[in-house]
Amino acid sequence: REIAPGAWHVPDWLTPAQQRELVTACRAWAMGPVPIRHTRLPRGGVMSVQTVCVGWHWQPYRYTRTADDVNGRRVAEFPDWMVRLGRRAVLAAYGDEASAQEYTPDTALINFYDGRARMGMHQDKDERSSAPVVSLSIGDTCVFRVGNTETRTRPYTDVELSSGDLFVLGGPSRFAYHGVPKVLEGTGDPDIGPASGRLNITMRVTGLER
Ligand code: MD3
Ligand code: FE
Repeated sequence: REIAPGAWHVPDWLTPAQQRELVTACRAWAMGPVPIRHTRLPRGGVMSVQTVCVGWHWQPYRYTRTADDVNGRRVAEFPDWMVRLGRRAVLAAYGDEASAQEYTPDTALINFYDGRARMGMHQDKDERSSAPVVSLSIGDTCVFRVGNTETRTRPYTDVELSSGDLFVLGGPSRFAYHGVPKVLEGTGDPDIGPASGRLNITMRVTGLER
């Protein structure tokens, strides 16, 4: 379903087996080389979401190779299997083989939400590329809010993202404000996703030199 121009929601895209494999990969990345952490913001706040990065390290508001705001280490390599997963995701959303094959994500941000975590309305504009962002949700359902490119307020559309759902943000929606106002605690299946909470994986093209 197209939620906004270029913003496609594909419910139940990942199989339970794929979700379990992704949880396993994310658990390993969460332990290092750069452990998962609540990102510190330049004005002194900390994000309620915990994040670990692959390929490039995101810190507000730039990408670096080494995590100089955590332990100075280089983040894990972006795996080839994730490039292929990203291409299949773009194909599933847009149905266009050519744009899917061109899509080469080089970073993933893995966000973990406990029941109280939220993400305020923001734009993702630290990438020097307007290639789509691929989002995969695992675990508890959340309310995801997609707004407009002008303001962090209305008009916006709220969508529930559940375990296994794919969301692809491209075209005019790539630079739209968006956020996660709520996580619906206890809605996930502990046999598939994390024991509790919500995992979100976003793949991106940084547009930076390797
Ligand atoms: C809409 N993550 O990591 S993913 C983020 O569920 C982020 O953790 C949310 O926003 C989460 O920056 C939402 C879906 C998403 C990702 C990028 C977007 C939606 C987007 C870029 C533009 C518009
Ligand atoms: Fe975002």
